[in-house]
Amino acid sequence: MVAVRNSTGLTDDLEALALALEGLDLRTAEVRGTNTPAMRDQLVRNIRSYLIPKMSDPDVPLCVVFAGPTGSGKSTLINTISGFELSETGPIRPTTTAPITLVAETHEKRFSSIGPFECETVLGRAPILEDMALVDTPDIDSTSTHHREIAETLIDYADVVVFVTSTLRYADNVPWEVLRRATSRGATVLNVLNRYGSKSSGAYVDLQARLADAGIESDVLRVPEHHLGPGAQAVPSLAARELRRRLVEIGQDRRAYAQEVLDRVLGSTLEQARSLTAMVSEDDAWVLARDASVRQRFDGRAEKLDLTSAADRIELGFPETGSAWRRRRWERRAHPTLGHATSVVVAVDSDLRRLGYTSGASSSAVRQALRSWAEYAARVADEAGTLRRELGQVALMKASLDPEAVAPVEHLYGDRAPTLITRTRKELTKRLQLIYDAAAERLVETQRDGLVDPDPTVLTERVAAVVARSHFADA
Ligand SMILES: Nc1nc2c(ncn2[C@@H]2O[C@H](COP(=O)(O)OP(=O)(O)OP(=O)(O)O)[C@@H](O)[C@H]2O)c(=O)[nH]1
Ligand SMILES: [Mg+2]
Repeated sequence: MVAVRNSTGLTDDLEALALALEGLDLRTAEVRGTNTPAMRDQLVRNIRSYLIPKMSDPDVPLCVVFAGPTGSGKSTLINTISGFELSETGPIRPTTTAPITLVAETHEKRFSSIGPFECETVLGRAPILEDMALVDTPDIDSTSTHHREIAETLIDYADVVVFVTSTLRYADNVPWEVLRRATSRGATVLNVLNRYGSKSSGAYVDLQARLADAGIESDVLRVPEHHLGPGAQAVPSLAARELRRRLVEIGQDRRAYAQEVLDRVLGSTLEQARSLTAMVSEDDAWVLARDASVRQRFDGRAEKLDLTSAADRIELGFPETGSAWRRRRWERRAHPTLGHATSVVVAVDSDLRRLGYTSGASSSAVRQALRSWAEYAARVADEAGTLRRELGQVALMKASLDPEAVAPVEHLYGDRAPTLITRTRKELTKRLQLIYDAAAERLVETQRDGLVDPDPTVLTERVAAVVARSHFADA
């Protein structure tokens, strides 16, 4: 655990970390369904709402937040502890709908709002209020999700969370989620099993076991059930004696205690920031791997294209059999025709569609590639030096498209035919592959849909700066 002392440098570094967190592009999380945005929001809240204000104002009283399921008796208990009728209690669920803070007059301004929420403040003069403000929250589990949001946000501001539950509600899911959030943040959590009666020992043992299983180190304070007359807003103060004693004890050493909680919250914030960094790195790797798999699918595809049907459209009129005389006559008189372009367009187009590129090949791009390839074949024919350049060019093109059509090239170039055909075919592959590559890039772009690499570098640097500074502050 890090140990923190008040330090302007540290609050600046924390502010920079919060900015880095806010600047993270986490849209990948939506695609992958990870919870990085929620983690980020909580981290920012811990930093902005808790760590920085606490470091900047070490005299602020402890913030004790009472949270728990609806009807568990939070308001009744807060009234009991304080001796005030702070908060209305009642049989209609939920009763408390907005945060209410009981605070000493001297500290009123500090608690008129907590985070984004305006608080109704009630001024009190009990000794306990010199050291702490008691905050009553709406429930965490009624039909109003807004209530849960308020309660969770207030928990993020708490130094102490008094988690009030009852023998009937202690095992519910939502309260456990909230409880985990409160403990993982580093605040002290006091668990209260309220309205404890003669038949409640099973629930008590079970709750303790569940807390141990969840790795939550916190004993359970039992507040016995009392008879309440009509309109009563509190149980007899004796009932909440143990809870009161704990709070007074915490309050007595307020500054040291506040420092301890601050250390824990900073430690857990840094730990969570590191987990978030790791998750962002995973997101980053995932995005890049997804891009790479598209590129891989398109890679080397042009080489595998079967273009024999395009070769059929090139008319050479080469005599399949016949005498040397017939062939020489062909060499002099043949008028080869090039009708292959459309077939190549169709072949590339349907192959691209097979690969998932739904807009297919652009005919003009394929035709342009074929024109430049034809020029290349003409240059090869020139270099090879036939009598009729056009005949050499077209024969090379046809043989490049169809490995069966090598005879005319062999007739024209003899032993050099295989090398010349390979060279020509390679040039066609190269040009068509460029069309595949461009399609792959467009598909990557569409798939990304504006998604950028979620780069964790800045976050890593900012976390390291806070770690370095907090160790420094400890020295
Ligand atoms: N008989 C009896 N009733 C109690 C006791 N504690 C609370 N109650 C009643 O239980 C009901 C709920 O108590 P509240 O204090 O309003 O509960 P809450 O947790 O604040 O509820 P929300 O504001 O809805 O979240 C009220 O009618 C209380 O009078 C107790 O020890 N004995
Ligand atoms: Mg209430």
